[in-house]
Amino acid sequence: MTVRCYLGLGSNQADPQGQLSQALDRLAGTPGLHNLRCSRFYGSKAVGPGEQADYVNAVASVDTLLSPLALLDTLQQIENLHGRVRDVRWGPRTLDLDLLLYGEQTINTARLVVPHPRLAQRAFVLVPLAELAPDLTLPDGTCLSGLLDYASAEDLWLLQ
Ligand code: A4P
Ligand code: MG
Repeated sequence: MTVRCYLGLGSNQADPQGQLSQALDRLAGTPGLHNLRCSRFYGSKAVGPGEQADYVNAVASVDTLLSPLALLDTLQQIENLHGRVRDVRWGPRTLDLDLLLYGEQTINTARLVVPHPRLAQRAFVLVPLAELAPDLTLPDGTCLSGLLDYASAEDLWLLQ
């Protein structure tokens, strides 16, 4: 049985929209990932240290038989193909692929925390996620629609 997963995509360097489009092509071509769907693309003000360029963000859903760690490996391999350099936490990046949700599972390991710990506070995740799954409930029972009521969308704008 496949598990429905939600992925967060973000970029603020080197043609961010192109980075996201290419990442989606790579995800669509990855064996073991099925029914890829993606939200529209949003622009967003950077959350993090210092002055950073605006981001492009989107959320994708995918059905998979891959284990959570195998899926994380896949996401990190795609990040690496996009020249991702990991230096500053929350620093600028060509491509960030986060595993937001893995079915109903809660995971707390050194390499992987799911649901993504900052999902509930980020309009640039919640708004595109709601396009794909407006009635979604998180593993702890929180309704996405309730979180959206508190998400500040002022630093978020639709790109396409
Ligand atoms: N890791 C643990 N859980 C997960 C998960 N659910 N998904 C580990 C992905 N990775 C997870 O990630 C660091 C480590 O987190 C990984 O090695 C993995 O084992 P990273 O991608 O190398 O570093 P990061 O992204 O800088 O850190 P982090 O904590 O994931 O940052 P966030 O929370 O992803 O924030 N502003 C706007 N407007 N839009 C953005 O997309 N993104 C960030 C990154 C900051 N500001 C932003 C945006
Ligand atoms: Mg990340």
